[in-house]
Amino acid sequence: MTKTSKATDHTLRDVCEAIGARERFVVASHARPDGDAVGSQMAMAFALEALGKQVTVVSADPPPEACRGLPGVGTIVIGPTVAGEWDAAIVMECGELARTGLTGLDGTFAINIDHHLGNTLYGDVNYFDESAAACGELVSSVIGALGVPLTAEMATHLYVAILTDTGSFHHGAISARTFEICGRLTAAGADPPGLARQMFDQYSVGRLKVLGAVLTDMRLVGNDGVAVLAFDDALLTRSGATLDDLEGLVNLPLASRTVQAVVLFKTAAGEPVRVSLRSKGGVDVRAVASAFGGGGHRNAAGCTLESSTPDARDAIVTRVVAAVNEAAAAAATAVVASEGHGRAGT
Ligand SMILES: [Mn+2]
Repeated sequence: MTKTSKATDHTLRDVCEAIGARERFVVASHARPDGDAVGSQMAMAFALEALGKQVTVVSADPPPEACRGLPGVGTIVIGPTVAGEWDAAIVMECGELARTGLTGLDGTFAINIDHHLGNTLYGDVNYFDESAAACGELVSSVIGALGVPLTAEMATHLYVAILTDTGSFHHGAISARTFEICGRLTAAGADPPGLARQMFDQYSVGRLKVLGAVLTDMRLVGNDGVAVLAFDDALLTRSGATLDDLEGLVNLPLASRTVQAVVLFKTAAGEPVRVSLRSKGGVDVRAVASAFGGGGHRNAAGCTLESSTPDARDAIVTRVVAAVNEAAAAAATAVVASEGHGRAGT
């Protein structure tokens, strides 16, 4: 049985009927695709081909590097405009059609398959379920309902979709259903250790070196609760790294038990200092960024410093330490309040 949310507009049966009644499909997902986008598209494409349908997979941007060796990915048509005659567009992972970054899909019969909160249900058929950990979970249900046997290619793509969207089963709406699906995918030929290596162990040597250098120079303040990182052009050059190699760097100190927030200063010649902020749980770094003219989310925010003096940098670090202390105080108050209500359920 497939779990569906209240927001689901149509059922799996509607999706299957819409697919069964049509022959020529264009399969799309969001611009700057991730593993869930590519995996959902390719698994759907293989299933449609198994049904004898005509399929074109399109994307505004190239697939992520790690996905390029996966089956069929080389056939994706990349570009901002799609041309052709279709009976239906299957659009996955997109809260609204504009997220595809594609022109040429307007007016095409649209089957919308997605798990992002806030989906506008723009499709002629909408299969939406925010309780899915990945769009790949929904595609797996569609393929099952279509009666198409899972091949190793489909299983590989669906496993990659779930593996990447959950950050290797670290976050997201992971449920018993997620593991039931992954069990079936593994039985059908997905290779969990091989795919984990292929998706996540993709560092260049330059990336290893620059991460090592930045972490070696990490400064810890506020009783080791706040990590302060910095890099500049010279460090990148010395490490043989590119800006892309610094992706995710700001999150690394959060893997430590004590660190509750991270401040990263990026300096490039002739540009203002950019500041990235990250935090855990109730530590609100958005409020800090806002105080310096920036913005973001509670746990991920950023701003720009007009002045690169040590004082200007210290002002931000001081605010972040205060945010960590405020969150700790709020958590302590909450514990005291709950203890005041008796000791039930400890
Ligand atoms: Mn997704």
